[in-house]
Amino acid sequence: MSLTGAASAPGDLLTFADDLRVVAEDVNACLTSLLPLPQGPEQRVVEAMRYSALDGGKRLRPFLAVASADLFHVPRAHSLRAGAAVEMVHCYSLIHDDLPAMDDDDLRRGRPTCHKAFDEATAILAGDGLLTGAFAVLSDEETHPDGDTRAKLVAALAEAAGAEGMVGGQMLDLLAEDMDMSESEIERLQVLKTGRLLAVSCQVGGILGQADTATLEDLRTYGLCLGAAFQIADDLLDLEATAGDLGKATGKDDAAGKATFVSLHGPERARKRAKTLVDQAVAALSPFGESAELLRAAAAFTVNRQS
Ligand code: GRG
Repeated sequence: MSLTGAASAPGDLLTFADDLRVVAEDVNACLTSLLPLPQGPEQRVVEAMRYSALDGGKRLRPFLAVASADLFHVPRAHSLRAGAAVEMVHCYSLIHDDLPAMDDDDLRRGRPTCHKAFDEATAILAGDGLLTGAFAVLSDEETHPDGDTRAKLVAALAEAAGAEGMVGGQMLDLLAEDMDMSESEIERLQVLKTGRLLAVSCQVGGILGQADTATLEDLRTYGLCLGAAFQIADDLLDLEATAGDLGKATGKDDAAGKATFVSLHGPERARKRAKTLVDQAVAALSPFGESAELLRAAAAFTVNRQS
């Protein structure tokens, strides 16, 4: 059964789009209430945080958190908060990635990037505010009544987002413009930059549900395979879609001479690899049986999405 109540076959993309929209609306409401209100002379930074976090985006990471938590019948109020925290980290990473010192982009989610709408210093601070705010959300007892569980949530997100995760991946990504990378080096970069945050989105659902170690590992494997497929799809979209479709600049990897699975092996082999990764993601869900239908649909969506 889908979130919207309609019976759905695994991989039914139209139904999945509805499910994604339902969670996106709920997470938008949650983020709206979690983010501070602009007030006082410092309000500019809060306006920039709200500008970048409240409008647009597929909200895939919160969806994964909610769908994973649903496997353990976690109250939606808890899983939405955990999903919103991961989305705050994602939004911070997009703001900083768009800065002139990094990818130097003018367009994000169909609108001017944060530093274009505000200014560079404010954009840096807005990212910092979202990153630190995410941990405040996870450590609040409204996210989970048990302190050990909250500590596990904080540790998992910190590990995925930090120097051994997304930040390390971004460092490699910056270096990749000036060096040749082997296929395994590219894969590692992409696991760190993209895969770890998607994987932890699934893990937080399991942590909220106090899942055992083996079950958390299954969710992590699912998330990492989905993340690798997601990244290949992202590279294919960068090559084949328009800025109008994506709401951000395209052709950037090619222009920067950045090696990706697509540039190494071409679109056809990349598509096959993404399909294999989706199959691996789905295989990791077998212990959950039919209850993981939403996560199976999310894996299919990852490679069939148009934005
Ligand atoms: C600045 C520490 C730091 C990290 C930046 C997010 C990121 C790491 C780089 C963005 C560049 C990029 C294209 C990454 C590949 C995958 C990715 C994160 C795409 C954007 O995620 P979506 O498609 O975006 O889920 P929406 O807007 O739908 O949330």
